[in-house]
Amino acid sequence: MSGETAGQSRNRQNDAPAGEQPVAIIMGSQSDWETMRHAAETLEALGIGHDCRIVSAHRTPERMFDFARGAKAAGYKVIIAGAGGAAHLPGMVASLTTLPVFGVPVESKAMSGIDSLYSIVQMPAGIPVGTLAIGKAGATNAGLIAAAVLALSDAALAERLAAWRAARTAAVAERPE
Ligand code: RP5
Repeated sequence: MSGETAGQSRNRQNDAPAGEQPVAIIMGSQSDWETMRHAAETLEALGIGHDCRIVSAHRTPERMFDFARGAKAAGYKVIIAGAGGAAHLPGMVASLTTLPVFGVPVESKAMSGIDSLYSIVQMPAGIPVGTLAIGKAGATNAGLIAAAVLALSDAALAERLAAWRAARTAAVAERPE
């Protein structure tokens, strides 16, 4: 799926019936997809429906307002938001919804993602964004933490998540080859 665009993933996911996409993955730019696809792939591996969208706090602010204000009514349960540089998207979306928002700092060219991290993590008290690591690890873990939230009320998913984790543990060799 690595060659796929955010739009292609979104359209494929939109084939799912309404209500079967509990996770929204949003990102500030098409250029974020190379990072954010790891969140999508993690959710896919766990059988969790998701919708991938490009929503920019700066370039498409009206789209961002419409998305965030309508997210709960649209049936989303968790939002994963990735952005880089002046990464205001996760915080702005969190200010517009009470759904849990997990922020992924995308690695920027100018500052290797430190700018993204700082602008996502340092939220004022009262408007939370659960901030993950910079880049691929953060995107992957955003998928996993979204899964953990959904698994609280989905026993079958909880089993799949436990199996996923067990398989990762089993894959760690005792010694390097
Ligand atoms: C941010 O600006 C995006 O989230 C992206 O990480 C960064 C650069 O965007 P492009 O110039 O590549 O579209 O809004």
